[in-house]
Amino acid sequence: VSSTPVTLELIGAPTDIGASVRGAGMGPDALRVAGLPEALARQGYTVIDRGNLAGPATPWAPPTNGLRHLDEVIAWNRSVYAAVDTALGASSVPVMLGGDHCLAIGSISAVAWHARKRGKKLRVLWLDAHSDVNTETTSPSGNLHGMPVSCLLGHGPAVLTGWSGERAALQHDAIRFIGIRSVDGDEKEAIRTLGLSVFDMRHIDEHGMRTTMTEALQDVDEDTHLHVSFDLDCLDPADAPGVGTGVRGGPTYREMQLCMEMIADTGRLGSLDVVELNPALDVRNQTAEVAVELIESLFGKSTLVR
Ligand code: Z70
Ligand code: MN
Ligand code: MN
Ligand code: MN
Repeated sequence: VSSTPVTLELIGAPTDIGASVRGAGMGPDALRVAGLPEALARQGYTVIDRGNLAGPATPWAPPTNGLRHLDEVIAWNRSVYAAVDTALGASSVPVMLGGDHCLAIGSISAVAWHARKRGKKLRVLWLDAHSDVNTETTSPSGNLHGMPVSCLLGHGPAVLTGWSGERAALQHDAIRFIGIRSVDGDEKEAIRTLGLSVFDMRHIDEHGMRTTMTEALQDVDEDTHLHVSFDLDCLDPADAPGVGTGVRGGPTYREMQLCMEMIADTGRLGSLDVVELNPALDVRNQTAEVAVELIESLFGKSTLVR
């Protein structure tokens, strides 16, 4: 066990390539304006801000064969994969700042490759209002930010699967969904047939966030690499209006704080995506500020000395 301080690498991916609402490309800089690098540095981490990746502009073209902007989505995800791979190769904790949620394909594929190489079990927590498990045949929109889970499970378009070195970056039992409340008809079918573990809003309402997170974190141990994929539309839009597709009835600020604190308590967080922040729809950058506060908790900020 090394006592070297943990290094966090912030990787900006300023694009809305997988979405249908413009503005998520401004997410990385809004998080910087809200003070993310300084907040993490104050907690004692070494923070390296790698700046923003470059990639193709969003053409705003209609879908072809059920997929919108496929070539550009591939290009952005290649860049994200490379940056996350480099960070993990340097034993840093990559923090990918989106950008829309399609970028989790590149991010989590790199994480899966490294987890396997290190002999770690991978556990992904998917914090989202949506289940993002559409494919090109089921998607109502053709937007790839509604399909990253399928790609990671090996069921998406072939050009977006297999990046981790195995057909599926994730096995169906490696992922837990938290806060889900918007699931398309065919996604419900996929959740059932794939056997995915979904803690939807009804579950959180009935059992509370504490029990929910205890369940979602079950079997996370010293051999686990924990990845959090945090879609900011998971939060209730009352607390986080700056997202492209807000859905009423999400976890409150306080519930999300507990969620983050319980993840922090495992001590196993190895990588993070922060996606779908849309500053064009935000109110005085409040969603970015809320995100920074939640990310501070995720990295161990507590009101008490422990
Ligand atoms: C819908 C689709 C989605 C985020 C919207 C919406 C997906 N299920 N994801 N906003 N973050 O088009 O596939
Ligand atoms: Mn999402
Ligand atoms: Mn979402
Ligand atoms: Mn099973």
